[in-house]
Amino acid sequence: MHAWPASEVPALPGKGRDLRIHDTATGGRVTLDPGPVARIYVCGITPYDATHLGHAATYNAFDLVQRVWLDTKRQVHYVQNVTDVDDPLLERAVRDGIDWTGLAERETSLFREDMTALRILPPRHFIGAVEAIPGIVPLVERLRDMGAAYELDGDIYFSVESDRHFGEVSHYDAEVMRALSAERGGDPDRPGKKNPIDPMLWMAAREGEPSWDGGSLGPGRPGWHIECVAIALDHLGMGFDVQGGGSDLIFPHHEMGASHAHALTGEHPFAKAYVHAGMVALHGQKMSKSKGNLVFVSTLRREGVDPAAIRLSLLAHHYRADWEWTDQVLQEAVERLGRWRAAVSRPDGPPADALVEEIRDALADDLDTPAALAAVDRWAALQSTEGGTDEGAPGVVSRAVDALMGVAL
Ligand code: 5CA
Ligand code: ZN
Repeated sequence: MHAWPASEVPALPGKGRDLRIHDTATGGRVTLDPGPVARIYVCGITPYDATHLGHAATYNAFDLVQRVWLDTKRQVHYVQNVTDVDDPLLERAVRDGIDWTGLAERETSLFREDMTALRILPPRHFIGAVEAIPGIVPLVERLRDMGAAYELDGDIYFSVESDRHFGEVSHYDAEVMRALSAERGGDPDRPGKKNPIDPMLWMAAREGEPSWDGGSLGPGRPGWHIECVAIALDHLGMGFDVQGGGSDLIFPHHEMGASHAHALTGEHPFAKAYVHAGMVALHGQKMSKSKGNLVFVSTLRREGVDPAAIRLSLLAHHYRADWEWTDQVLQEAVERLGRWRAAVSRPDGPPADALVEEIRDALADDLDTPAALAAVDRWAALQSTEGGTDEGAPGVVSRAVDALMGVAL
């Protein structure tokens, strides 16, 4: 499917730093060394409801990864999926008495509009689960034929024992894995499984649900993890630089995905770094479509909130932190945006070259946006108290804030 239009990324003088980022699998920071073409896969939305601020925060984080790489003069191959067929989407369509395809199309369109408004750069490939099915079927057949998958009443399950690296993404123990599997789309209590946490690769057609031709698997629909693996292998191949998503995807999604890919290819690793964004909460609980405690990007936009202020609200928090959305967070961002706009709306100001380097240093250091914002705050404060004589410095600041953080002043 098509993605969304890219906002322009202004070119900056000099060159950015190599990104050091926290990798969930090793539990520490790694300096990525992507080569001339950096490869990143970020898990996309399940489009049964509008983009909320938790989604926006996660896509903001990975947009920064892309911008830091672009600033090092690399190309970026960014791939994102859309889980446009899955249990929660089908359940919502039934609940609301609407067609599931229409629901998915409507919410995906809204997501594109939200991403465009937030100046989040589009992926190069934006692939729906449904359109990926012809590529998924042969992978499941191969896993079954090699003994890494088994059948249970027509459904096909992946056997986690088939990958000796299983567990190396999350490092969770068996009890935690079982609990998270039950919570996040798995079926650990289904009798007959080899291991309770084994995830489904192919679900045989169910009465009243959509299904597709599965070749020797029979009609059905794909499991969740194999969807992302098929799309990532097709467009990026093994050993890509970053697999990204929110921290709720560490297990089972990214653990299982890595294992599917190891089993399929005999190669390791699937991704060189597994990067996870913290969870945004509302009223003390993780914002989630299933709980319904949501603030939508589109609602704020409709109320007239400047998307740049929404983006600054996200940037004010470190991407790995769990944080709470409040009116005050937005209010502070609106005020900051006003101060920054006033500061760049003059022909001259305090020198800006050191500030550009400070922003670069902060972002290269595990995407430390609070530090980057503080540096811009200091420059803006100096501009408002003492001003400066550097001709064109405000323009440099405005281009740097846009190029590196996607905020148009
Ligand atoms: N379609 C799958 C991924 S393949 C999925 O998780 N979709 S989602 O719509 O539920 O979430 C989309 C992205 O937003 C995921 O990376 C998820 O981790 C992230 N996300 C969901 N809720 C929050 C939240 N409250 N805070 C931060 N990120 C969140
Ligand atoms: Zn995914």
